[in-house]
Amino acid sequence: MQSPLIIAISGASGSGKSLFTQNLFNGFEAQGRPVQVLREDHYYRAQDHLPMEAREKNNYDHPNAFEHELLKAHLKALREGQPIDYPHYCFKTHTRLPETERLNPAPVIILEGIMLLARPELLPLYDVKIFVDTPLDICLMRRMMRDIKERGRTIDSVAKQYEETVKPMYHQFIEPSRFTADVVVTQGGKNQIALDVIKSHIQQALL
Ligand code: UZR
Ligand code: MG
Repeated sequence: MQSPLIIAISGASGSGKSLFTQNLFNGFEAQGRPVQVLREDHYYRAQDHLPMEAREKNNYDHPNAFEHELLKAHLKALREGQPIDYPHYCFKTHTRLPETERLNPAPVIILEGIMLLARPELLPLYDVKIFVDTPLDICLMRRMMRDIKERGRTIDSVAKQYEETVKPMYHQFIEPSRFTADVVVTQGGKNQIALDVIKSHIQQALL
């Protein structure tokens, strides 16, 4: 098998990167093209050794919160056509579940996450680097709704996290990583022209 094309999609939490990823995935699926999605979120470090209180206080918006060494090893394996067993991270307990998930290699692999472009050593592993650039106030609103609905948080805890880590870490790590991207996408996950441009690039690259 030809080495897969790895597409990294990054941007702030709540920027629309998951939706952009989903829409890109749907576009490839519609063409019958084998494509897989892998999320950086699953590489948050295991924290079984810490009490819940300490887990809640951890800074999840710092690159060191992720086990990027493992992600790097997995990307190399996928490039060589091998399947990977990635960790299954739980946002409610802030640690990994015991069972892993299998991901088989495919010609197109879409990788999605907040710190993907903030680690210089990961950059050579990507074929296409995309940054979804959305104003932070819009990210915050979306994130507030999602974290309450899906991640079991309260308004107060989301606001506190935003002020203490999400916002400062965005400016320190995520915003500067935008300049490493090949394509910067404005207007979020439904930007159809950006989706079409990226899809046609990938089609060309796979010929
Ligand atoms: P996305 N996060 C948690 O809140 N708890 C965890 O155990 C792990 C991560 C949050 C993290 C980050 N931050 O902003 C967000 N905080 O998940 C990234 N605070 O996830 O890209 O899906 O928004
Ligand atoms: Mg997301």
